[in-house]
Amino acid sequence: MNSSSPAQRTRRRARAVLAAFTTAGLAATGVVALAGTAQAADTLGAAAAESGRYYGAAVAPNFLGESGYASTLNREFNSLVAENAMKWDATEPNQGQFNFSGGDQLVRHAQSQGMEVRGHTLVWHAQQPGWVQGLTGNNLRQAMLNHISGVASHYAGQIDSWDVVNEAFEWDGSRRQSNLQQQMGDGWIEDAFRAADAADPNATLCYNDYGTDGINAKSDAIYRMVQDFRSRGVPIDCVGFQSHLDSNANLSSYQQNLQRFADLGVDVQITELDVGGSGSSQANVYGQVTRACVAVSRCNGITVWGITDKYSWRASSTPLLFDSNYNKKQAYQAVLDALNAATTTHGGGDGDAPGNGSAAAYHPAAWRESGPATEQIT
Ligand code: G2I
Repeated sequence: MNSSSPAQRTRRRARAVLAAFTTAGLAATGVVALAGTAQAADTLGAAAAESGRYYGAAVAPNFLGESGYASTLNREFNSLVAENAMKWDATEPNQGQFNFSGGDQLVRHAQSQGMEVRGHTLVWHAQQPGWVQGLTGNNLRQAMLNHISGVASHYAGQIDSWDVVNEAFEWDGSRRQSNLQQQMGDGWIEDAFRAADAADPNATLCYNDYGTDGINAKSDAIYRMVQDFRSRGVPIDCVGFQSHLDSNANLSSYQQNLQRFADLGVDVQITELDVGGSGSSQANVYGQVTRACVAVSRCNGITVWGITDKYSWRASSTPLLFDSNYNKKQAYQAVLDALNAATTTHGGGDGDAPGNGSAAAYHPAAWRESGPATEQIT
């Protein structure tokens, strides 16, 4: 068992993020800046990196061969997550037989581009392989622990944040009555976090859910769980807010909700953002979410749930930042502007911020300290 406290784990991670951004990351994200001056970045990843954050997309390995898909991913994003390739049905189709081909392909791609990687998801009631669905009691517990151990140890050192447990609560704040809950009882979530911590002590370990876009019964229940885990030393580092939204979303308590979780000492991440709609109403919601994240210092980054409307899981709602031809939509500009306007630097709430509060925090020392004012880093 790892001896680090959750806070120590997060601090180690923050330094690793800093190192990544000061090497390949800046070049890969296309940041353009003049030495000694702050200047608006012209891609999502570069704009997010200016305040120490990532901007990611959910990706499927089978689309990487499509030039528009790959070039948009590589140009705009400095983080990716597997939309499906790291789920239980993909990674352990038969008990004890792991298949990492799709996930490995995505990790290699991310590394070649200097991107961070989010892992999604170790345990979920959906997309379980058939053999899991028939397991009961301790057999299911052992299978879950073995799965977490097998997947998280395979990717140890390569995943920045893991969605350890996904969607375990109902709207009313009760536990979802999945096979996981019914067969293992309330303790299965903390067991999952402890297993993930043992397998990958340096990853940021997240609980991830939807419908938590404000202060409501569901987010209240998750808040109480995180509070309890933190008080008992259960290794949770982060809460993911999926944020599958529509243009008429009421986000009046969105930022306040992120902040109350951050105040518990965990990072918060927007993990599956998409907004059904079009034009200015869609752009407005994207802008609000982005401004809320960058206003919360522990909001490390945002992931959109896909690159192009063409391959979205809700394609008919055209919820993403690029249309079917990879053209930037109005929402794209709203996000870019909000990222560029960020005034708080992500650094965790424990005083061990990777940056110094300025936009230059993630710039390589050599870049900060030398070079004529006209030097461009591309
Ligand atoms: O449902 C939207 C997301 C909600 N939060 C958790 C996410 O993991 C979830 O993602 C979606 C993927 O975007 C879909 O692509 O999860 C779905 C599964 O519940 C994914 O759909 C599945 C289809 O159901 C399968 O038929 C298909 O084989 O995608 C698979 C791979 O294309």
